[in-house]
Amino acid sequence: MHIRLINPNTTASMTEKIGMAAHRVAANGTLISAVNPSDGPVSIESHYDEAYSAIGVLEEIRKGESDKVDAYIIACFGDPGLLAAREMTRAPVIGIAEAGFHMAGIISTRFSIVTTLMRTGIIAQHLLDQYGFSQHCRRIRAAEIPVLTLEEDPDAAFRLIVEECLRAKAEDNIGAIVLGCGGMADLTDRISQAIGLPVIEGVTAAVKLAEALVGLGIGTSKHGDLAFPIGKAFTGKFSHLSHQPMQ
Ligand code: 5HY
Repeated sequence: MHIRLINPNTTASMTEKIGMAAHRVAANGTLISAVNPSDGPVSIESHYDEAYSAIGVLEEIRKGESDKVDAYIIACFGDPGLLAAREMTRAPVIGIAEAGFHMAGIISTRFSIVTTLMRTGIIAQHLLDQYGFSQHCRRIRAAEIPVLTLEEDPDAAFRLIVEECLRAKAEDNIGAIVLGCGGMADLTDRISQAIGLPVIEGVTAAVKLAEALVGLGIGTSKHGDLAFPIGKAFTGKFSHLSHQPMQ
């Protein structure tokens, strides 16, 4: 099977790192192709960044449909453009936040999230509410590092993330940690060993969920709100997006 891994920010080194983490857990016979949009924010740390990154996600879905990929992963913890992406394809589309929540909910009754900046914590809270996991998450925490610190100073990022995870373990009465950034995908095992708790990371969780769905022959439902978009004209710089009903 072919899984298209989309990093919605435009930092190629993070895309490569996320792709390598996905390759490490992929089953034999699973091809992972990691991509990022050419246009958009270099990191996603606000509602504003999220909104613009969703356009790039949808463009990558469009390319993936031409490449006939079997599943998509949106590798940003805000799951930007997830439902719109699902409208565009019959393939499964998995956001790393949703994947992380589901996986953590199976191995623990309560988990905490450790993300980059507390400013984006509300985005994770909205997703917990939307996906039905608000009762499972004890607290949303942040290492208070800009996303690109994960690229520019990974040792400092690791230390700050571990410190926050240890506070969560001591204070939150939890069974697991969910890492709140696609850029942390390469740190999972090291963090888990450092804190003595299971650590769920959304990219790797999403790879295994995608393999399961494709293996079961289950894709995005096209009945109801995730049916293909209604055909219509688009104007201005989006005029190239005008389309007949998709199928
Ligand atoms: C992510 N931002 O996974 C999110 C993390 C965050 O550029 N990739 C980003 O802090 O919301």
